[in-house]
Amino acid sequence: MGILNATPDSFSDGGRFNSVDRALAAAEAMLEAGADLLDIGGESTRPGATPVSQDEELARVIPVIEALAARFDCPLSVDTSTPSVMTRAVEAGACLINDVRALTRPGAIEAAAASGASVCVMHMRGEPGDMATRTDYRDLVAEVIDYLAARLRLLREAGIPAERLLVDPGFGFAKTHEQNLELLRRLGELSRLDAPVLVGMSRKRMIGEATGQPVDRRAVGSAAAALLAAERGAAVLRVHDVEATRDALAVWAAMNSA
Ligand code: 7PJ
Repeated sequence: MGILNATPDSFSDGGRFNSVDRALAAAEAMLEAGADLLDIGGESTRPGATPVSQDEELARVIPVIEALAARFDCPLSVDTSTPSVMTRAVEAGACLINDVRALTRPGAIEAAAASGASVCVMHMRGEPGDMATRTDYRDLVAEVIDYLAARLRLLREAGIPAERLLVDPGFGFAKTHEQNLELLRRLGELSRLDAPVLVGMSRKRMIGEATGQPVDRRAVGSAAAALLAAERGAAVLRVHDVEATRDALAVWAAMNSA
C-alpha cells in the first residue's frame, strides 16, 4: 500500500489543480514501483498537527480520489476518520476505509457500513495530540488484541461482513519505542483475530530511533521493518518507499521458493 498525502505543502501555491497533478504523478511512480493499492489521506495525524475541517478534508481528498480512479485501475483506500469523507470517497472510487480512530467518531460506523467498502480498524488511545502520554499498558499485546477484537465484533454487528475487515496494531500511536518493538516482535499473535493485518511503520520515529537516521533517510530501515512484519504474517504494508519494500520482499520470496 503506497502512501499518498493529499495535504498541501507549505511551498506549494495551495491550488487544487496543482495538488491533484502532484498526487497523480506520485501515484504513477508508486504503481510503477509495484504498489498494489494506494492510501489517500488529507488529515495529518502526526502528534501536534493542526486539525483539519470537514470541508477542507473533502476538498483535499475527493478530487484526488476522483482523478486517480479515472486514471488507474488500482484499488484506492481513504485514510480518514470523518464520516462524510468516507461516504464521498467511496462514491468517488475508494474501496477501503482506513481509519486510525477505528470508526469511533459519531456516524462513522453507519457511514462505513452503508458505503459497502472494506474497513481497516487501528488501535490507538486518545487523540494524536495526547496519545504520547497514554502508554501505560499492563499487557500491551493483549490490550491491542482485545481492543481490535471488540471493534471487529461491533462492526460485524453493524452489518459489515467479516471478510471486509482488516486490523492494524497502530505502530507509533500511543506506544513508546520499546512498545513498538515489542508489537513488531510479537505481531504474529494478531493472527488470533482472523483478519488480515495491515501495518504502518514507514519512516516513523521507531525507525529513526533504531537507525539514527532523519526522516528522509529511513527507506532502508522502513523496508527492513516491513519485511519483519511480512514474515510475521502482515498482509498489507503501508509504505512511502515502494521500491525499497518490494526489493526487500523479493529477497524473502526468492529464499522461500528456492
Ligand atoms: C498509519 C495510518 C498506520 C494505518 C498513518 C504516518 C502517520 N493508517 N495512517 N496505520 N499511520 N492503518 O504515516 O506516519 O500506522 S499517518
